[in-house]
Amino acid sequence: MTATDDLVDPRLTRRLRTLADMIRVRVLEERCAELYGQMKIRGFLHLYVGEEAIAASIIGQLGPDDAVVATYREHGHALVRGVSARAIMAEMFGRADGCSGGRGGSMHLFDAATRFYGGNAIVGGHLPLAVGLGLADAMQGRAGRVTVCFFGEGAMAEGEFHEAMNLAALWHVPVLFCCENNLYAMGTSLRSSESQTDLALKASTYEVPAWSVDGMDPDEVAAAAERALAMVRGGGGPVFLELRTYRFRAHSMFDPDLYRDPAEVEAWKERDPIPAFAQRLAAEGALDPGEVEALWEAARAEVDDAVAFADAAPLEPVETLLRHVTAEPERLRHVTAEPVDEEVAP
Ligand SMILES: Cc1ncc(C[n+]2csc(CCOP(=O)(O)OP(=O)(O)O)c2C)c(N)n1
Repeated sequence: MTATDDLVDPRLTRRLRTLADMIRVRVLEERCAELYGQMKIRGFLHLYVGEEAIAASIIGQLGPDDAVVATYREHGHALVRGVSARAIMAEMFGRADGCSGGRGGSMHLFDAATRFYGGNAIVGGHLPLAVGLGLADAMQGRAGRVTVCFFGEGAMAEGEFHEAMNLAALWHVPVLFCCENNLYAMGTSLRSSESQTDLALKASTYEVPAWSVDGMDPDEVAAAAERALAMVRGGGGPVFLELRTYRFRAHSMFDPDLYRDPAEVEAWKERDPIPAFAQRLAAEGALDPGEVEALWEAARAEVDDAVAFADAAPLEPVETLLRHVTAEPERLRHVTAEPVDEEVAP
C-alpha cells in the first residue's frame, strides 16, 4: 500500500469502474446485434441493452471466491465477471476457443475459473443450481462466500423459484437472489400474468429479507447490493432484491416486439443509465466528457479485438464432437465395477 492509495476514494473508483463496465456491455451487445444480422452469430440471442446498471453495479462488488449464476441474457454478466470479450465472442460464433468450447453459444456462456456458472436457458432452472452452489460453500465451511443469482421476473412464476427460496431460507444458504424485473417475460406482461405483482412481498413470504430497487440507477443498485451482500456474507442467509429495469430491445432477435407500446419503450430509454450516470459523475467533477469518450473508444477496441479473434478461431474438429455427449466406456468401468458391454454402453 502506498501513501497515495489512502487518497483514492474506493467508492469513486468503483463507480468509475461501473460506468466503464456498463459501456463495455452496451458496446458488446450492440455489436452482437450487428453480427446476428450478418449471420456470424446464430440461434437465439437475448440482449441486455438498458439493464446494464444491474450487472455492473452488483458483480463489480464481488470477490474471486464468490459465484455468479445467470440466465440466457448473460453476456454482460460474464463480461463484468471477468470472462474475456474474446472468449465470449468466440462462444457466440460457436468456435472451439469460446468459453464453453463453442458448444453452448449465446445462452450458455460458462467459465469455472471466474466461478461464472452460466448462461442457463431454462427459465427458473438455475435457481436451484445457485442454492446448490451456496450450500456447497456452507457445508464445506467456506464462510463469507456469496452466490449471486440473476433471473427475470418470469422465473418467479416457476416452481423452481419457490423450491429454491424455501430451501435457501430454511438452511440459511448464502445466496443473493437478484430479480431483474423488466416487466415482460417474452410477450407476457407481469400485470397480465401474476396476481401478486409486488415481487419483494412475494419473496418475503419465505422469511427472506427482500426489497425493491431502481435498477436504472447504478448508485441505488450498488447501495442495495452492498447492504445485501454484507447480510449474506455475515451468515444471515439469503436476501432477495427486485431490480426494476427495462430492456430497450426486443426479448430476442426473433421477437417482433408488438406487445409493447412504443411510447413506453421511449419513456424508459429516457432513463438510459449510461448517459445519466456519466452526467452525474461529470457534475460531481469526477470525470470530464473526454474521459467518457475514451471509455467508449476503449470498449469498441476491446470488442473489435474480440470479433477478430472469434473470426479467426477454429471450429471444433468433427472427430471430437461426441466428447462430453455420452459417458465414455473407460469411465463407466469405474462407476459400475462390472466389465462394460461395449455393445450397450451409452
Ligand atoms: C421453463 C421454460 N419455459 C419457457 C421458456 C421460454 N422462455 C424463454 S425466455 C422466456 C421469458 C422469461 O422472462 P423473464 O424470466 O422475465 O426474463 P427476461 O427474458 O425478461 O430477462 C420464456 C418464457 C423457457 N426457456 N424455459
